[in-house]
Amino acid sequence: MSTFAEVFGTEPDGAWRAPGRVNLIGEHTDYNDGLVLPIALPNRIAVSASAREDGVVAVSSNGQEGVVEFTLDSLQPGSVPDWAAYPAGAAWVLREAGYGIGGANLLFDSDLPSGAGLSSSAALLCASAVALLGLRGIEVDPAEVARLAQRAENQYVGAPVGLMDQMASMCCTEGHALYFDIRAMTTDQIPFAPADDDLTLLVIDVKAPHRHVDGEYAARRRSCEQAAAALGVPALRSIELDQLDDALARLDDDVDRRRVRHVVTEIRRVEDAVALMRAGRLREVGPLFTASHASLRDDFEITVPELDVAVDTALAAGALGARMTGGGFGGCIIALVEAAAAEQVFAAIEKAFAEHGFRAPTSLAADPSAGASRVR
Ligand code: GAF
Repeated sequence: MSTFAEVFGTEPDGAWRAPGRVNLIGEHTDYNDGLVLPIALPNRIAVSASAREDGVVAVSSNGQEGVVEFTLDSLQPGSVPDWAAYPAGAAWVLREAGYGIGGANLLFDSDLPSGAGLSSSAALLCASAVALLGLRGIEVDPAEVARLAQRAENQYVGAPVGLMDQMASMCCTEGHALYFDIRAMTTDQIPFAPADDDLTLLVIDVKAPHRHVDGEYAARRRSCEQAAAALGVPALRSIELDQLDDALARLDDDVDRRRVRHVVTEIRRVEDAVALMRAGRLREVGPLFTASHASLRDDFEITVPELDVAVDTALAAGALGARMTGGGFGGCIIALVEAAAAEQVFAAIEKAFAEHGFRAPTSLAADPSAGASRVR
């Protein structure tokens, strides 16, 4: 691991961090103006940074070879490829928004597995943005930084993602899940401390290779937007659960019908989960996780065998509920389990994976952590 001084020949002016997330419930609802409930992870992308005055941004990462340099003035969507597209996208969006960020040297370090559906892309964008702003002492509301990071991912990187991951990375607080209403743009911090109820939230990376993720994500989003247009509503959030049957009857396409059913029922599951958590009835959230998984598997069709086997095995081994989390097609599952049963549930999944010839799964600590901040 190289030090900042070794890479850039100067000491950093400061250091910042932005975490990854797991979403408790509310999957593929964000771009439908819906509700989500993520927690930030202790795992984060850290960045040390120094200001420079020549309009050049130089980025390096402890996981990657060399230094990538670009001038702020020359940035255009897509102009910087690979991992450096994310810090470049952050610099581009801040320039477009009129912030005087000058130039910078940025050295990244991550303990957030990439490709595990834990939103390392959003964390990289948010870490870049808070460092570039922080170096100049520019204060921007965290939710606005999240919106800018989403715009960078949509327009600079070209991924049509919603706003959940960036909001989680910017606005989560320790010990809480972030209840985020995308239509209203309001947030509420919901206390989330499974250990107080003798429970554990297992987060298990199923190590499935991602397959056609980008195209599939865009296709799901298109289906939802098409269906909303056909139903004459601005977004699927406008369809209440008691209007679902009527809405489904008005759609011709069977695939679109199933996508709509997932989104509308999932939004209700988020409301139900939050009501139970507020009432101190966390155990009862388990079945909502399981129903969410079934909906993502059968109606939204974004699970893969590794995710389904992990969920089924967790449930058979006594989990109160389990579901895939994140964009799908790989990534992680979460399982709500009695603390005393956590080891046995994970061991059962390891065994089932070995029997299926899948790669060995790994588990992560799921302590609800704070959003992005300056650390030095
Ligand atoms: C990915 C996207 F980036 C989020 O915006 C969200 O849509 C999620 O998939 C699914 O809930 O993480």
